[in-house]
Amino acid sequence: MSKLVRCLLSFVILFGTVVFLSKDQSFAVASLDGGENSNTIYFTIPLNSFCSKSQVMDLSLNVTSLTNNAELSIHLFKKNGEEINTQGTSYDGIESEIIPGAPTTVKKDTTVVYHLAYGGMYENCSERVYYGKIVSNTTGSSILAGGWVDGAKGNATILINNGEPWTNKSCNSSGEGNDLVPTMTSNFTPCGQVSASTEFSSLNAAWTAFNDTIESSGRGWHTEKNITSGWLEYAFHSPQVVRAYTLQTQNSPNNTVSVARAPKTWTFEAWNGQEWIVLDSQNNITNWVYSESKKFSFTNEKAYSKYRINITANNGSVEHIVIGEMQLLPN
Ligand SMILES: [Ca+2]
Repeated sequence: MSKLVRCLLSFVILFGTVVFLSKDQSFAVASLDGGENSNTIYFTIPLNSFCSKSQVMDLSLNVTSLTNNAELSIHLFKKNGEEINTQGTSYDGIESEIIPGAPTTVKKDTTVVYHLAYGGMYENCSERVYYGKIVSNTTGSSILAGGWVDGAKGNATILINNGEPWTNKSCNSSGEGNDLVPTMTSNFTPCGQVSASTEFSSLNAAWTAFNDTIESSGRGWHTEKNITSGWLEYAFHSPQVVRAYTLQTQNSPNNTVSVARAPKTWTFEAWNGQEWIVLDSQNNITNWVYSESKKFSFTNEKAYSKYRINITANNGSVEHIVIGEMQLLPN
């Protein structure tokens, strides 16, 4: 290859990459700005401006779920917005599992693939894939997606959310009564995120304090064994004004154990983006009764996205702190 040809080729590839990467980025960012809580993310397909009718293109998309099993669908569109439902093609042992427009389950820490060849002598440029969107139906799912196109004129990256994981933060679920926390079924589902300083076992995960269920003995959030201080936190999908919270002990037939493991001294705090702000302090709360819900109210007019109870002492157990149920309330 002559120096001149190499130089020209480099210019074409560089020019194409710069133009289309920036176009992809602006498109992805615009869709996020359009709604932080959206369950949809858009992407464009690069290189189509160089379409010649004889040119065959390969398109490949990878979608990985990072946090949990994600129910999602991928939609592909022509330049005029018409949806493309062409089933993908498998090759070299890589299966094309995704059917455009149809629901797909992406299991935690796995990847699904879509691969399609299009264009060529019998297909006009207007029939090609110009843009797409991924619609996630699982709130809290964190999805990492990307891809590439490859053809006679070169290849280019399909950039989705700037190559960063994208989390579906939409939330249509609610908790019991006026509880601002939905009925949780894991630390991430259906909305927001529960976390704790320590967890004793999977049966005692942090979310079991937000599942609207007083479970049998030994369930509910437990700190790690022989840890008798710690915090339990809920991060909302969007900021909320909390002015009260309730706490319940675990459901133990042995009330003495339930009371001993219940919190005695704590602060209830909100995260302002830089530090934890104390909204309420309680000292020496010893009068716990099995299955009773205690309510604590305070003054607050600010919407915060994260709240936690930060416990420094329980009622005498050397084993755990336990909270069977916790609610965050608007009043
Ligand atoms: Ca519970």
